[in-house]
Amino acid sequence: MAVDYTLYLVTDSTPEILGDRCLADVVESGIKGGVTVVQYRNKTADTAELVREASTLHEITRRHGVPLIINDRIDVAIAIGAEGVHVGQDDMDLQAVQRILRTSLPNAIIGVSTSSVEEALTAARNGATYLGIGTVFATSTKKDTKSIIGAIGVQKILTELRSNSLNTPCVCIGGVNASNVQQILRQSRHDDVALDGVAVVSAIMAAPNPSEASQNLRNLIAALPAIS
Ligand code: TZP
Ligand code: MG
Repeated sequence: MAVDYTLYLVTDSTPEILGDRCLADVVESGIKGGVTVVQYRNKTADTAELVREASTLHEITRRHGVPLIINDRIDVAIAIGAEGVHVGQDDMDLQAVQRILRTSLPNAIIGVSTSSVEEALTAARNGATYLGIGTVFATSTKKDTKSIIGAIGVQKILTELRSNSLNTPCVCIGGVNASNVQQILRQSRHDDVALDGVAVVSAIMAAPNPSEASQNLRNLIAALPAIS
């Protein structure tokens, strides 16, 4: 299944972002506005709650034909039959994830977070389905971001990947919103190198109207001239 990474929504269930709204409603609203991939990310829920919330989200994403990717928890992804998982540099390494998923979710999308050329080349060479590149800009959504690499850092990673003939799809993450998305996409481009999409948390999850916020981001992305 070809995945459209244009607008990748990472969920956040913290009160600062979700307030008293229902996660499923916010996610569905985002999808209606143009979100193309959803990652369920919840750092505090216990396992039972993770499985419950992930299955609720999966019902919604399936109905809309959007892939659901589970952050960190391969067991939860397997339990609900999600389309994929996303792991960071401090999670289980990619090859171990691939071994686990080979039998239980053989077509799973496996995304890896990267913040340097070396990490990106390694993940791409080892067969990651897509890469999350960041952190682009400082963000209060993720407290433990190590490296802020800017749009130029993103461009450097993309250029290295493509010049090594690694065509793994890439999205950038960290502080992306309607006021900087075009700048990031423009600055990340070089010759025929471009991101496949952007990943956001607060720009959609914290918006009063997630559908409008998504639609607005899609329009801003579509307004940029296409590469190649
Ligand atoms: N990984 C790197 S930055 C980040 C994650 C999950 C959070 C991005 O949140 P926001 O609100 O889009 O800046
Ligand atoms: Mg992780």
